[in-house]
Parts: sequence; C-alpha cells; structure tokens
Amino acid sequence: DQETAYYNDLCTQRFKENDAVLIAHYYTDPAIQRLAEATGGFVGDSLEMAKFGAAHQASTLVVAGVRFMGETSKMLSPDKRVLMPTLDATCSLDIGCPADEFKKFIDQYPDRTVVVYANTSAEVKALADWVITSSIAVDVIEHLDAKGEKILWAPDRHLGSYIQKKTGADMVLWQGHCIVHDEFKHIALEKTIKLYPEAAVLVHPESPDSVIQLADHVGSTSQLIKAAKELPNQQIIVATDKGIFHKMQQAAPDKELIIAPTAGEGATCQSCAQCPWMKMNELALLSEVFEKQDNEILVSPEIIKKALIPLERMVNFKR
Ligand code: CIZ
Ligand code: SF4
Repeated sequence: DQETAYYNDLCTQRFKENDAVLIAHYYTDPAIQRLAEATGGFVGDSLEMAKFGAAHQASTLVVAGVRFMGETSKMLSPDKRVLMPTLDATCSLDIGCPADEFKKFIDQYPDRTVVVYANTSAEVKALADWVITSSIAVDVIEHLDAKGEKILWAPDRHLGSYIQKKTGADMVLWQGHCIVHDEFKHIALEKTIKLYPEAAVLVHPESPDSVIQLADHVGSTSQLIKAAKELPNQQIIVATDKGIFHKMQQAAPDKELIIAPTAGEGATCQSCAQCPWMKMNELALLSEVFEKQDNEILVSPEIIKKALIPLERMVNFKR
C-alpha cells in the first residue's frame, strides 16, 4: 500500500546515506523482509544474519529481529555500528535465563561443558564453552558426546530434550521455553492433520516433545524452508513463527502452507504463532533508526572477549 511504499523509499534512501545494510530474521513482518531483499540486505536465521553482517562492507548493520541477534552481530563485528528498530524487542528464552542465576547453575556442575543456545544475552554467552543454533545443535552435541564430555544446556528445555533424545548425550537442562513454540499443542495439531491428511508436518524443535512426535521433519528455520521445497507433499503444515511463510513460499511457490494451531485455536487459525517481540520491528521505526539515540547495541569489551570464544566455535563448526 501507499504507506509501505513511502517507508520503503525513505528507508532505502537513509540506508544509502548512512552506509548501512538491513539484516532481517525470517520471523519479522514480510514487509521488512521484502525491504531487506530489495536493498541488498539479507533475510535468514540468527547465525546466517551474524555471518552476513560480519562479511558485509557496510559500516552500520541495521538488525531487524530481537536483541540477542543484534548483540551477536555486534560481537562478530565489534568495529561496526549495530542499530535496531527498538531494543525492547527481546525473547522469552533470553529473559528466562539471567546471567547471575545461570552462573549459580553452572557452579553446581563444574565438570560439565556449558553449551548455550544463540537465544541468550551476551553475558550468558560469556559464561559458555559453546554457543549453538538449532541448525547445528545435534551435530555439535554429537561431537562433544563422542569426546566423552558431559553437557550443561540452556535455556530451551524442549530443544534440549530433543537434542538429548537424538544423541543420547548426558545433559542437564535449564528449564526455559519460547512462548511462541510452547503454544503448539498435540491435540490441536492432530485435528489439523485430519483436515489435511496428505500434508507434510514441519516442526521447529523449540516446540513441545508431544508436537515434535507428530512431525515428518524437525529442523531449524532454514532447514524447514529446505524441507518445504524438497518434500513431495503439496500441502505443508508448519509449526514455527508464521513470518517464515514469506521465504518458505518463495522456496516452494506452488505449495499450500498451513500454520499449525496454538492453544485455544481451532484446527486452523490466522493470527497464531507470531512472536510479539519480532512484531515490534515496524517499518516506521526502521525509517527513524539513524535519528534515535537509544537503539544502538553496545556490548562491553570484556564481555565480547569472553563471548567470542564460544561464538567463534559456533561460526567455525563444520559437521
Ligand atoms: O526461534 C528463534 O528465535 C530462532 C529460530 C532463532 C534463530 O536461530 O534463527
Ligand atoms: Fe524468542 Fe520464541 Fe520469539 Fe524466537 S520466537 S525470538 S525463541 S520468543
């Protein structure tokens, strides 16, 4: 519409003037993802976002996503300016794992290798031996288990127990959860599957175990997009944030995408599975990103120095 076109033009011009590039997550509003695509920016998962930012020549990275994604981008590109539409965009996994409490938890298990999900604060990453995303989670834990290491995992309990089952590794789990994926329910999803018996079911491993059990394919965001393209099914039921439909539909243009239902919804729904923090990334805020004074990601040099050790293990891991 007209308003979107206005902000697109404004943002495009401002990015150019400020030597900036837009890096957006799959879960942001499709309008933001389209703008990133149209301006030479990038859309992807958190690991791909940080890698793209580090490799790009722009002096300013504008990160549309949630705070931990801005922090990871900053830590991998400490000399670049990293701006976000709003620093209020956070994540229930990050909120549910404060660094001081996590430190006490670690101290109870001095003999364990500390592995944390990318969805954590810079301070929590600084306490870890490894940082991983769901795209490499199973492979990294398999690698550590093969070396005889015992694992302490945080913060997502569903992803942790999924990895634990897949690898058989010895893991103690922090009990965090994602408020979006935790809402997918077995009973409701079974009803959707009855409505679309030919559909393939794709599930992100931040979902409860009972939902994962109904999946034809479990994987990270990029892996689910690949599966939507490669599976023969014409209909695809998707249990992750609905923002992913933008890139998934590009990858599989002829397929019908159906969002998995959440608690309290019927077998199909329109508005479910949308992260409230991802939604805070609005075009209007993006157009003001260079004028605001309170939206730059800053991480202290001591934290960067510590967190870069596990972050570089993540970036350099080859399966
Ligand atoms: O659920 C999230 O926030 C995800 C999938 C993050 C990521 O690693 O891209
Ligand atoms: Fe965090 Fe869940 Fe939102 Fe991802 S979808 S940013 S894990 S609350």
